[in-house]
Amino acid sequence: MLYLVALLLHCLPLAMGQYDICKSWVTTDDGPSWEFYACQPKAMRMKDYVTVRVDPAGITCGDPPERFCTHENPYLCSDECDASNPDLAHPPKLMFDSEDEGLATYWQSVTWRRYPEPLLANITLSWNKSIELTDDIVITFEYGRPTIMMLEKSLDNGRTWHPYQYYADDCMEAFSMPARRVRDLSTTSANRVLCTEEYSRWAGSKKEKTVRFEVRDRFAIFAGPDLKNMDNLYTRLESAKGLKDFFTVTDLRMRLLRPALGGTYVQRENLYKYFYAVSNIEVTGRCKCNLHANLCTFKEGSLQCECEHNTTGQDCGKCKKNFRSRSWRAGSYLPLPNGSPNACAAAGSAFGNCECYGHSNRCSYIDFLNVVTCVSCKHNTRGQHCQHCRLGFYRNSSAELDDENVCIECNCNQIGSMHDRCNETGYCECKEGATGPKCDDCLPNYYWRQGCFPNVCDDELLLCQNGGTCYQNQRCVCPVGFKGVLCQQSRCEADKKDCDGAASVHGSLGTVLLGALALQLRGWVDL
Ligand SMILES: *[C@@H]1O[C@H](CO)[C@@H](O)[C@H](O)[C@H]1NC(C)=O
Ligand SMILES: *[C@@H]1O[C@H](CO)[C@@H](O)[C@H](O)[C@H]1NC(C)=O
Ligand SMILES: *[C@@H]1O[C@H](CO)[C@@H](O)[C@H](O)[C@H]1NC(C)=O
Ligand SMILES: *[C@@H]1O[C@H](CO)[C@@H](O)[C@H](O)[C@H]1NC(C)=O
Ligand SMILES: *[C@@H]1O[C@H](CO)[C@@H](O)[C@H](O)[C@H]1NC(C)=O
Ligand SMILES: [Ca+2]
Repeated sequence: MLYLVALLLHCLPLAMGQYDICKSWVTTDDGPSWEFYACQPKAMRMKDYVTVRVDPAGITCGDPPERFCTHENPYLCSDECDASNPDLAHPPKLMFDSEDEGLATYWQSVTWRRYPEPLLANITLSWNKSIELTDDIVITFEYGRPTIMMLEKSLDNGRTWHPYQYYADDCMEAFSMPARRVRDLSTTSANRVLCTEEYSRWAGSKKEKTVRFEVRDRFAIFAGPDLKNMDNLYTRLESAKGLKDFFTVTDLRMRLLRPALGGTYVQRENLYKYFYAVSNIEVTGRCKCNLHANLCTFKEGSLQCECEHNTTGQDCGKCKKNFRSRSWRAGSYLPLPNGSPNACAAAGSAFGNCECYGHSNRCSYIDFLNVVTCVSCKHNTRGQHCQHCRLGFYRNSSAELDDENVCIECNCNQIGSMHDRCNETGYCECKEGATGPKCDDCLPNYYWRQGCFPNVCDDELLLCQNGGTCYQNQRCVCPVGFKGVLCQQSRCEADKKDCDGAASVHGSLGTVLLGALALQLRGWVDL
């Protein structure tokens, strides 16, 4: 009986579709045990979990209330938008509600009354979670699709943005790009960002309402029409660099750049028929869990993977505490059909007792010492268990031993320090006169010039004499008639000619410049 259940469970992955379960209880010759597989959550309607932002402020219609017309009936402007009246308001949330039969609810912008100034609007969708798209993004426009728009995406919660697709009725004119179709892309260009004219031409506002980002057509390049050969797609996602990331987003942004015109030019006398109205944005995808979870739940306002394989984090992007004997790895779709779980392993489970704190994937047995030791410690660590920092690095006191940031570079000043090693708190060993944690400063009474040197002069004890001035603690600039390190020696003693009548001038003016001037003056007087 137990065996039957186990057999049934074992067959589940095939019965349920690919990568749906993370583990099953199987019976082998050695008795029953868990078997682990790569797994991913089901695709969901992502609009149910999104936060939306519409820019700029004041772009939503109805405040103050205004009339608008439609392209079908441009002179019958009976429609009204009024933000204070729930029946006539068109707030952003109406892009994400579920539509009742026949009656579309939609967000609407102000009209283009400021023409020829462009009518620009950004609609930004944020999930605070990485999402893998599994189907087309479909944006539905009531009253006509924009003649120019752009889709952008972010992979880092909105810190950086990248173009995803350009849309225009004339790609060359709007973006200086040739028009292309996703259907014409090949296996080597499946992740190309292109400009399409398919969704921007006027076809009557009621006929063609949708603008798509074609995920299925791109998948079909590998999986064939109807996506029958998903194995081939999964193999490609695993092996083609950047392909998986292409379909991954944390945020999307629609930049609406020019509304539907309903003809070839803008009619200045009736600007009330130009505006944007979006009734629905459909985004289908699954939580990115790095193939370590088959469930994704909405908790405290954010999506969160229910991590298996002893991983943790919002995307199962790291190993659980005490399961860090190897570095974390994402699960893999390969080998088909169940993939590799690449699970995190408990400390002490690999090679008897060799813990490497996640800095190495390999251990090796050293015969003559009879010890097992970690090989090729990463993250600037070293030692049998990768438990020390390499020379020139010191221990980050706020990081655990299994943290990637555990070792910090000493960064000793090359000139000021004896060598490039430092003590446990990051202090370098300084040469004479140098100071500071990195030895890039000088002690008092020293000056920096390719290293620290004792002051020649200063304002306290080593004063320049006879009106000399101290130049950057390095030397005294002496008035004419004096010399010596501190200008303490009169030139008269050495050269009698310099003395006559000069001493009084030098004494009172005292700078080199004036001294030189005085010399010239004296020559003139002598004549
Ligand atoms: C829309 O977003 C882009 C950046 O993606 C920004 O440069 C632009 O100013 C925004 N436009 C509006 C109207 O907020
Ligand atoms: C985003 O998700 C993280 C992790 O679940 C959470 O800690 C954070 O508060 C969320 N941020 C926002 C703005 O919701
Ligand atoms: C994760 O840890 C638990 C508890 O130690 C263990 O029973 C389980 O087999 C581990 N799972 C994997 C995939 O290694
Ligand atoms: C020390 O480790 C913490 C925790 O990982 C990290 O946030 C911090 O950046 C590290 N400090 C340095 C200087 O690398
Ligand atoms: C490292 O050196 C600095 C400066 O000499 C000293 O203050 C500090 O106590 C030293 N830290 C350790 C752990 O020895
Ligand atoms: Ca709606």
